[in-house]
Amino acid sequence: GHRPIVVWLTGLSGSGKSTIAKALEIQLIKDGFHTSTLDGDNLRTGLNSGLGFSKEDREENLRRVAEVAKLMTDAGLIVIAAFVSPLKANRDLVKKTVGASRFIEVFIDTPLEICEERDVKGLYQLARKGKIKDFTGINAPYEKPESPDVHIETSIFTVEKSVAILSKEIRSKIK
Ligand code: GGZ
Repeated sequence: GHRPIVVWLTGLSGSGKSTIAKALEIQLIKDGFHTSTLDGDNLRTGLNSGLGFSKEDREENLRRVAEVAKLMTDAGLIVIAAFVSPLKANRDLVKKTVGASRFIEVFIDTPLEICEERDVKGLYQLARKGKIKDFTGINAPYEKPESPDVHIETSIFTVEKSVAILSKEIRSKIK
């Protein structure tokens, strides 16, 4: 078997985390790895329903996700996790929970202006109008990772290129 690992994607809403996570999962499965993806989108409707976006609720959301990711790596899976995880303290907690040697921090770096321009779900517009409070990047903080293991600038790399970079990083870590 391979050494299990958590590939942790952090970035703004609309930065492309889910897209890259999905594409990476498909590639890893093709390559024969046991892989599973955790995503803010789907966990917040089930396990983490009832949690909102206050600092405390995000902390609890990510604390639970970290514990689940740890269980999954214990079972031998490569876990891809895509969460805004806006604070350094959030990401450090995850790293501590799953273990530093099993953790790859990936910064999905898309400028706020571009996320806002895309506004796939119309959330930025609502946040600008004051209809969503605590919206990351608008009226809630996002602390950029200072030294991520992988820095993906989505304006430079295609999804395919991003997947290739991540796949290489994963291979070097699980050897
Ligand atoms: C940030 C929000 C908010 C607020 C709803 N702030 O682009 P999306 O829609 O699909 O991804 C975002 C998702 C973020 O959930 P996470 O669990 O990843 O967040 S955290 O790690 O901070 O706990 C967005 C949607 O939920 N969303 N309201 N106020 N994103």
